Formats: sequence, C-alpha cells, structure tokens
Amino acid sequence: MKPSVILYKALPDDLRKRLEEHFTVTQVENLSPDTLAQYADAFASAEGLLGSSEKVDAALLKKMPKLRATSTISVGYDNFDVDALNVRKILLMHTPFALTETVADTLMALVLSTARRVVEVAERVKAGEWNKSIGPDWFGVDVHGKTLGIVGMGRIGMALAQRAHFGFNMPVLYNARHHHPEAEERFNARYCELNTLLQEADYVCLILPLTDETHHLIGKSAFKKMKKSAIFINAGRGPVVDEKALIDALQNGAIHAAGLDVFEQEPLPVDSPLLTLPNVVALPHIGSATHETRYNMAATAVDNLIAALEGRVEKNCVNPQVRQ
Ligand code: 8YV
Repeated sequence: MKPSVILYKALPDDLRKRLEEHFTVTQVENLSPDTLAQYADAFASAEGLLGSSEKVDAALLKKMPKLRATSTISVGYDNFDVDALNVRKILLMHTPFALTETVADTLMALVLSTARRVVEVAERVKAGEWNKSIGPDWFGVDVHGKTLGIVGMGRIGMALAQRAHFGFNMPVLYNARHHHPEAEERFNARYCELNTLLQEADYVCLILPLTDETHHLIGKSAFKKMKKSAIFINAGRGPVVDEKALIDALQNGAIHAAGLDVFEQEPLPVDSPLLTLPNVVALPHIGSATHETRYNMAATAVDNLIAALEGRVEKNCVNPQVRQ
C-alpha cells in the first residue's frame, strides 16, 4: 500500500501526478483546527506533509502520530517547530537552491524602485499629473556607484552582491556570522560589524532567516545609526525588523525610504501606516514568485518528500541527524 500524505498547497497538474504515483494524497486548504477536525483520519494516518506558509507546531504533530517527513515549498522554515520535529525524528525538507537568483532579482527591484520612486511616479502618471516636464520634486537618487550593505551573506546575499558589483558598480559591505572569502574575492565585498554597515551603507539590505537571534535585530537604535539618506530594504522575514520602529524612522525622516517584501504580519493589514507613506514600496511577499521559480520550488519539494519517505535523503534536509 502507498504511504499517505497530506498536501496543503495546490500543485501544478504534472507534479500532483508525480506525487500520486508514490502516495495516497489528501489535499486540504490549510492546517487550521477546522481542517484538522474535518480530515482527522487522513491526518492521523499520514506519513508525509507537503505545502507552505502554514504553522507546523507541536499541536499539529500530536494529530499526526505516523508522520515521518515534512516538505516545505520554501527555503525558510520558521513556520516549523524544528525541536518538536527532532524529538519525533521527523525529517524537514526545504528548497534552498531553487529561488536564490529570483529573490536577488526582487531585492534589486526594491533597490531600484525605492531609489527612483518608480511606483510613486508611475501612479502620478496614471493619475494624469504628468502635464509638464518634471522637476526635482519627481527626482530620485542614484543607485550605481552607491554603497550597498548586505546583512546576511547566504546564497541570496551573494547573488545580490554579484548584481550590485558587476551590474551597478556598487561598493559592497556585508555583515554575517562568518567571513565569506568568496564574496570578498569575487565582488570585492568588505566584511564589517553591523553598526559600521548601518552607518556607512546607502542601501541597507536585509536577507536573514527568522530565528530567536534575528527577531527584531533591526530596531530603533539601528535606524538611528543609518544615514538620513539611507534606503532600507527587507526581503527576508518581517519580524527581523521592529516594524513600529521602522514606521517611526520613516515618519521622522531618520531614513529616506524603504522597500519591503515582508512584514511582521502577512498579509499586511490594510490600515498599516506603511501604506500611507509615499517613500515606501510594499510588495506582497513576491520574493520567489515567478512562474519558473515557484514551479521549480514545488518540483523540488515533491522530490524531497519522495526521497525522504523512501529513506534516500542526500540534500535539502534541515535536520539530517534524525535519519533512522
Ligand atoms: C515563499 C519564502 O514566500 O522560500 C521562502 O522562504 O519566503 C518564499 O519563497 C513561500 O514560502 C511560499 O511558498
């Protein structure tokens, strides 16, 4: 008999078929208590779990006594209680290599659109306000040649450094847990302490995972250290930033602008003050959201679940130490 799995995200038809060749699949809308109650038997017998953007915590695991592997269609796994998974020896698979270049493109899009006020001025054109040659009140600031600071020099940070160095001739500063000699050699990136980076960078780009250590890493005192002309970009996880402090910094002119793909609460509440500020570009967490990349992520996640449940884990595993 095929093992049973719960699928909590829609898949393209061919990937769904691939999954069904290996498993008996129960598709659900989400992992809410109502869904759990409705599909109690399916959750109780499932050995695998595949999806994204939902909390997988100890309470859920309790309802899934047979679970052996979870596979997330994402690189980030802050939605998972990894300790609880480890205790139960449940594998956690993710997609670390599928989205690097696409998220770096999103970061660059945020840099360019905040600097050149692309969204704001395009809206003005649509509103019929372009009725004479534009003046300084429509001008932006340069990107090329300015200093880009990257906080978090993982795969995506490296891909951003590559774009900034080769494409835009930007000096690159970075802060990370470790030195990255490759970034220093290839992109002339300079390692510096976080405070130095905050003080010197024209663009402060955050691309960090959410952990206990990174929660609210950037708050009031960090914004104070930045240049008044600094542009702040976040495309990692919202709660790495104290959003209230960010809003204050933008409202008080402590920094110039912000480009944000992630927020403390997603979807961003419609009454967020961020939506009233013309110097904010707010995106709906589109970092990896291209047709090609989302397909590749889903395909990787399907293959990851098949490999994990067949006992062939070689890559893309967050907790390989629990393998039995
Ligand atoms: C997606 C992401 O938003 O991979 C991640 O960690 O944040 C994004 O690529 C996401 O998880 C939806 O699948």
